[in-house]
Amino acid sequence: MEEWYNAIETAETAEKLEEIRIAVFGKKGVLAAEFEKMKTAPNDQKAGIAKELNIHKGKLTGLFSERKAVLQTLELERAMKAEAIDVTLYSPTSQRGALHPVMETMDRIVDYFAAMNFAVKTGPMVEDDFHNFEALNLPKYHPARDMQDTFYFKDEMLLRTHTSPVQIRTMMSHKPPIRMIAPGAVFRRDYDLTHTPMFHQVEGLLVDKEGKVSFANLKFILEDFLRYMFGDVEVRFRPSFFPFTEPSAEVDISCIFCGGDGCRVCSKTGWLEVLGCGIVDPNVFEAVGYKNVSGYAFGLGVERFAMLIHRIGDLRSLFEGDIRLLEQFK
Ligand code: 2U9
Repeated sequence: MEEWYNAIETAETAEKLEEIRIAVFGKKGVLAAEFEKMKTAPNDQKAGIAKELNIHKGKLTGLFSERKAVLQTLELERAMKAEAIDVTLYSPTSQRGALHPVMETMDRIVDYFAAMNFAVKTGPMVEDDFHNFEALNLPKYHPARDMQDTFYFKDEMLLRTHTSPVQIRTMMSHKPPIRMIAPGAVFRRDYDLTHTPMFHQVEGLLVDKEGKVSFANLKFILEDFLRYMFGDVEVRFRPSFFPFTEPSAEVDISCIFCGGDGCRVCSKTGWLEVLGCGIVDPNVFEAVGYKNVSGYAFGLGVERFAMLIHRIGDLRSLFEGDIRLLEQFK
């Protein structure tokens, strides 16, 4: 029996231990054989032999389950080591992504106006002449249509040149008051250092009862917005013209690069133009069937904001899809 004690304690593998189990505890194993022998022993010795055999059986069973547990633990440890995945290992396919700087800037702009209770609305990029031009006080053959070189399809359909048709659609399907922004891609036939044929705008529109909306309201929110975007800057409003607003203004901030002293970016003026805005022209309200209302509107180019915030010199680099540009914005 002693040899089996030793065999169990030194079994190296689960397979070896199983062989031993069969040899010891099996039907044709040593224990069975010993019990068999007992049957032919003299009657007065049977009880003694049985007791001794049962003691052996108990000890062997205990040793066996102990060894089995040890081998199982060893096997588990081996398997865990063999199958372990080092999640800290460098992998060229598992690099972190980044938001495109234009989208990051757009999100920041939208966050401001959403917090100010402006609804965020979207609409189709393929538009018709009415929603993109006519309703915005830009009748056919109006010279102001030349300002925005348009991509045309047949049947008077076109790629929207601004997100303003979203405001037109919203007013035509909702009663006043309106408090909304329209972020999205727009399209113009233009391509140089500061223009690409597709770019992004965020436009805003607020409409309430006649006499309730003033230029002062517009001035306040745009100043607050620009300081949220650019920090502690001066803001100035210059008279301008847009077909859809009257009066209209362009908005400048003091140059964020030279602090207003004059540099290359601001062409030595100390100012950067960032926004257009105005009081909604009554012709626009007439086109959508609104009566006895007043409103303000504004519009901005998201790429221009992104270029100023990130000091990007050439707008086209935002659209070349070069991963080296994006890697700088992680
Ligand atoms: C409605 C009525 C009025 C939107 C406005 C501007 C002034 C403006 C430019 C900024 C830079 C376009 O991307 S850009 O080139 N936009 O200056 N946009 S007021 O006025 C509206 C819009 C909708 C119904």
